Amino acid sequence: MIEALLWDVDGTLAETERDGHRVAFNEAFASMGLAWRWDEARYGELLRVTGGRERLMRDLAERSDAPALAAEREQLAAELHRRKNLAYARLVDDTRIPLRPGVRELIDEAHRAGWAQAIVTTTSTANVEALLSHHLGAGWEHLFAVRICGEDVHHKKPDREAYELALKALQLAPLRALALEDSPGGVASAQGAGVPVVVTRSAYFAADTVESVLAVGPGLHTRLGWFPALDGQPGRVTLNDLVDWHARMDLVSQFG
Ligand code: XBP
Ligand code: MG
Repeated sequence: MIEALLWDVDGTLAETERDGHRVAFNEAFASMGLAWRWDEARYGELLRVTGGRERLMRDLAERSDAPALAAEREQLAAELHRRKNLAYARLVDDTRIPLRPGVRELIDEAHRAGWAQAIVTTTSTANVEALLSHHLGAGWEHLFAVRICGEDVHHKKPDREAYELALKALQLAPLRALALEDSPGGVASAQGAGVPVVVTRSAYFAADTVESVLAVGPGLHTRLGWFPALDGQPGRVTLNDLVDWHARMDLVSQFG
């Protein structure tokens, strides 16, 4: 029986990477007079590194026009990341980053059904606060009993630490929870903690192979295009669908 939904943020709740963090990083570069820009393709490559500051450090290490000293690169990355997060909050407030369709409905349904819900993310508390207070109102924290963010862990996803901390805070065994994720790193993190995963594919991870998940599909707004298949009726993915997939957990498959 499932008692809790564990929500990833970036890519799962909203397309924050392409339309939010990437755009905000570019604004941060411009604000410091740097000509660097990350187009969608480059950002897609860099997304293999989880964590915005860590992503910046990877990019700086590969640039011939970045500071040569590691300490200077660290300092620059910290300032760029700070500016990026301010720009990200502004973008969220400009409502340029909607929740993915079907997300709000499932959150509300789970709340009405008395399921616990948690946020399990690599991004910072401030970024989660910006996104969710904007979309769900000031009381958004009441919907999510537990919030595990980037600053709460020693090791970000794909490490399992974030999911383990969430389970501990919820006092739940892994099989009593279900994770909603979009990226291979997020899936690995949840699975490392033993939590079954449903994947809603996001723009950047539309074609990645995912293994041993409960289900994978294009988004919570539709019953079409899911593996294992849903009935194909009009409508969204519901708690009942999650319960059904969970009950068939022995059907471990590979989806490419
Ligand atoms: C996604 C991430 C984050 C964001 C940027 O995390 O890797 O680093 O890209 O956020 P998830 P920060 O999918 O687990 O939510 O700049 O705050 O790291
Ligand atoms: Mg994600």
